[in-house]
Amino acid sequence: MPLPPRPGAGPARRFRLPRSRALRYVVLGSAVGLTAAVATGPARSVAGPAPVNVEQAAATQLLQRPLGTAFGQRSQAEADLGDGTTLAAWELKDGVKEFHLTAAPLTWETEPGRTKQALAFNGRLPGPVIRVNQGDKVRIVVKNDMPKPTAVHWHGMELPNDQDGVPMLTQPDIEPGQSFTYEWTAVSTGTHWYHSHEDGDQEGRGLYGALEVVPTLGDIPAERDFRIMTGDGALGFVFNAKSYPATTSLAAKVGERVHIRLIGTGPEMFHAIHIHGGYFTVVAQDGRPLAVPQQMDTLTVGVGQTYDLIWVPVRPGKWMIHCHVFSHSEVSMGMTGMVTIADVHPATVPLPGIPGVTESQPHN
Ligand SMILES: [Cu+2]
Repeated sequence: MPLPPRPGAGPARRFRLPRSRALRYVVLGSAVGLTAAVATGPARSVAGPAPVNVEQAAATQLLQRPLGTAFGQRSQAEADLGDGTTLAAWELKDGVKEFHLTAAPLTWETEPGRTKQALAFNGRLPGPVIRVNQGDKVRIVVKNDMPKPTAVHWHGMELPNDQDGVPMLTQPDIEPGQSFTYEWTAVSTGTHWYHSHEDGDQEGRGLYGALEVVPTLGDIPAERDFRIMTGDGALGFVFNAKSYPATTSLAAKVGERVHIRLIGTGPEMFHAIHIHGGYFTVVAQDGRPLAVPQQMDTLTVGVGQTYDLIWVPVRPGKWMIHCHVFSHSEVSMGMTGMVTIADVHPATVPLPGIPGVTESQPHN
């Protein structure tokens, strides 16, 4: 005899995948597909940055759609990714996705009232997120509008030696006022990054950005797609080149799969990144999927490393994400530096309860 439907039971997931992608992520899904539990009380009011618009999921929708010539796309405009970073613009030329990066000095406010002499690609810190599909031919024209020479390394890419971006080894310096054109095919999939390889100071002042290669079978499925790039150079202790409270809060809802791309840009230190409110699952390191995803609550990211985390928040509220080395995230006055907030709102749809854990199922 069939069981009657449970009151309040409804679809916990709106996300649908083609069968092939769904099969590919069975292991991943079982590792992180937690049944959501929810809090019964209102979120505690705490001081912090301005609230973000949780409905603003357009950035992730943009990233979850195919970005490629096979789908007729000829260009990409810059877009806000909702985490303090910007998707890079590109234009298709002769079958190659062409990007432009101009490096120049910039006075940058890391937090209200504190400015630093930064270096920026296209007037942004971090540099724009270069995101392409596996197999894409990529061209990046780098112009140096700084008073010192530079070169850009494509960290994690498998590419021809003369495109590797190491000055005085694989190419001459890009002198002030000059340009250099890099060209390679996107082979290495996953989360990577690019950065000045001239010296650690250029990188520490902001000359870096995320470099994401979407696998042919699709990206790690998630309702939210965020980046946290740690920095500890001339800008101080920063997430995405900002110190708390100027860091961008990450908006999500209970039960959503929140993908966080953690990138250690250094240039000097390791950071123990901790998310309050529950475990996350590490699904990839340096762009390579882990054979066995691993649950953690604190992950140490070294200089140059990348990790892909999936976190499913189970209770609404303002959840702290920070470096657990307290001199990087706290002063006597309170939180500073490497801190951001996961601003988690109630679920959109009713979610099944967990016996002994939750009874009510708030949603909006
Ligand atoms: Cu730290």
